[in-house]
Amino acid sequence: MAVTIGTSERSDGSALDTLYDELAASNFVPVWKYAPKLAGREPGPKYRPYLWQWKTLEPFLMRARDLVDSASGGERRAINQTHPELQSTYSATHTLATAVQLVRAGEIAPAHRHTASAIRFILQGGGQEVFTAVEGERFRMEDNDLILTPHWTWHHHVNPSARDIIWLDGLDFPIVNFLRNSFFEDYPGAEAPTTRAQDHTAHRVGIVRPSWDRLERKDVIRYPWADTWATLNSLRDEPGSPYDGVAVEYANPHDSGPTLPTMGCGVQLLRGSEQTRAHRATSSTVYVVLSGEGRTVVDGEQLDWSEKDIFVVPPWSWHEHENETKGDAVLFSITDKPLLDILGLYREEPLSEGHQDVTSIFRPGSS
Ligand code: GTQ
Ligand code: FE2
Repeated sequence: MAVTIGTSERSDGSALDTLYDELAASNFVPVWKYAPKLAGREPGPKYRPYLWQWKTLEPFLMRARDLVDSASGGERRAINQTHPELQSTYSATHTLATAVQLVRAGEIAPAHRHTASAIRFILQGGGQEVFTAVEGERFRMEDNDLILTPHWTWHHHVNPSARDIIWLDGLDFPIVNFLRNSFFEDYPGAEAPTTRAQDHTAHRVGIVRPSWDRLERKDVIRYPWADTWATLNSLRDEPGSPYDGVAVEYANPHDSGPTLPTMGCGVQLLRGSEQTRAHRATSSTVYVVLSGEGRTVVDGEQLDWSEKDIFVVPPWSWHEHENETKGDAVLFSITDKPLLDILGLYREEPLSEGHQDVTSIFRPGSS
């Protein structure tokens, strides 16, 4: 007896069941039965939005500060945001990982390199003497600076100041691990040598640049906050994006394309009481609240946020933001959109009603 392809109807004869059993025993799968699992109609498997509160994270970071030595203990004193539904990849979204790292006054986080790329967004920076060294060049780490660590570049972090420094790491290791392409190497010694002058790259990223020397993709870019804020602030009277408010992205000066091939970084300003319209996209995004208080509604679930909270919008999830204060709210974000663009997969669409109904309130610390 035959079975109709495209239905899950089983034959009443036992011959088909026997076929399924024998296929399974030989590690074959009948595509007519499993098609929706092989190629879903909508992005999946789905996972929920999530939020980590700074008020929960900070005390843990301070305990790690006292208990963990970054030079001899773990490689890095960093606390990773692991989504309860993504425990197998140790990540905030299925493609992006974040961690909050602390380097104590007087400490060095030793040099290494890996095929995963990283970005650092500085939450509590230091003065002139504090730096991350990448591929032989030193980059100052001041409040709200963004610094790239392209893949396979040697890097170490040095804090000779009297104050601890704290930043957000963004990493693409879920992608690299999915591709089974991870390599990691320790440098023989805590610090890799300095081979470039301070601001070597800074003098090659602008509209005036040396005629004999070109920037390369692997060159390390530091985006000083003063420049980013000046641009953002100058745009505050423009309409902005209906979905994101006044949003800017960090271009890679090498080709004016995305920040890195796997991670695009941006900052958005939600003006006093601004509420954006809902849309959804196939990318996933991690947000860090730089200032202000408000809420983001994701698939009907309301995430209330305040300064330094970290939250996730999963792929193909309706989302809209609201600044609930009279002053500015500023969000930094990392998205996997660049990778989807390379593959031609990226899609987005607006919610025709504009806004969602709130059906639940996210409780921090819950799974
Ligand atoms: O600072 O080099 O959060 O290699 C995870 C892996 C930070 C780093 C992390 C790393 C680093
Ligand atoms: Fe690293």
